[in-house]
Amino acid sequence: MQIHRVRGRDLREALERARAQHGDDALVLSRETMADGGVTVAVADSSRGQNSRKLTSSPAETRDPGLVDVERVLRRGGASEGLIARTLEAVQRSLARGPFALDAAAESLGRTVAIAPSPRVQKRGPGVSVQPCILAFVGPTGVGKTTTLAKLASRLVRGGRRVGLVSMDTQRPGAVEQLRALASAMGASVATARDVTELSGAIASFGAPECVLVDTTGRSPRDVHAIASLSSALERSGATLDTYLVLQATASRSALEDAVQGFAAARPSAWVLTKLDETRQPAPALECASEAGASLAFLCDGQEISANFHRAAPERVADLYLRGRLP
Ligand SMILES: Nc1nc2c(ncn2[C@@H]2O[C@H](COP(=O)(O)OP(=O)(O)OP(=O)(O)O)[C@@H](O)[C@H]2O)c(=O)[nH]1
Ligand SMILES: [Mg+2]
Repeated sequence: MQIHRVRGRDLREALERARAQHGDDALVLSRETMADGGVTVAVADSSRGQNSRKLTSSPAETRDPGLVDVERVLRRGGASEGLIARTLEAVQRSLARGPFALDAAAESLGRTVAIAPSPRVQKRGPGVSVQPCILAFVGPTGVGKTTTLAKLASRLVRGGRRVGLVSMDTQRPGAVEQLRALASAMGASVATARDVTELSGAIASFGAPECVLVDTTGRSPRDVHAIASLSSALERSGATLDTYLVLQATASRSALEDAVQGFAAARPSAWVLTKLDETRQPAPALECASEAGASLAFLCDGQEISANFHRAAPERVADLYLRGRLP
């Protein structure tokens, strides 16, 4: 048996090249992810080994166990029939079989949702004057807007950024106090605002912040409109606004769709999914993001401010689909 190493930019390309160079009967023995992100597979061009699989299966063969596994874990995570079918097709097209099928599924699933860029926070230095970036958090009641804002603020503060927090949630008893308590733990200032005029004033009151995070009331259309008008006002001033739609992964599909519709006026630039620790079926929320053409910015899996907060990334999306949780 001769062993060949074949390299590709990803698993799919490596397998396609292996098949082109060594034929459909070549056996995949192992795969290795290289430092530059490329993948190298070791293939044998004859005599089947114990832990290897043929690159293609003949119609007479029973269903590949790798495909059975992929279907089982996707179903367990609450994936729709459509997504299961598309993923199985992608795995078959990749020619990955057996133990490699889950890797191929992960690659395909990781591409189903767009990933938002990092917040555009520019560092202010001596003689360097920059417009603050404004990050607003909107979404239904109780989904974790304030907690997520605090998690991001705490990261920015730890990274040495000058951060100001604004609460527009001036109606719910205790809402401003909640934000103040979270802010004092990280040494950030809090201002309040009831409308877009007060919001602009609150932002100015921080002096020269690099980033301002705006908390909103869960149910108020007034806040949604204030965020939308803030967006137009900021465009004129040169400051940037990113609005995050916060949704809880525990919500039903119809509740998620209602929220997406309800908050469309705020023109969210990206989504945050929270409470991923409270469900083993995160697939509906991920599929909802994918179907809405939304970009995912952050993933939250617990109440801890200094932890349970992650940048969205293709491999994390794949983990959620295939393992039901973040690693
Ligand atoms: N398990 C879990 N709980 C979370 C997560 N994020 C937030 N919470 C909890 O959810 C509850 C509501 O969080 P808030 O941040 O107050 O939610 P909100 O959207 O600001 O709520 P309103 O301002 O009332 O609309 C709190 O008990 C949080 O600790 C998460 O990722 N996982
Ligand atoms: Mg809140």
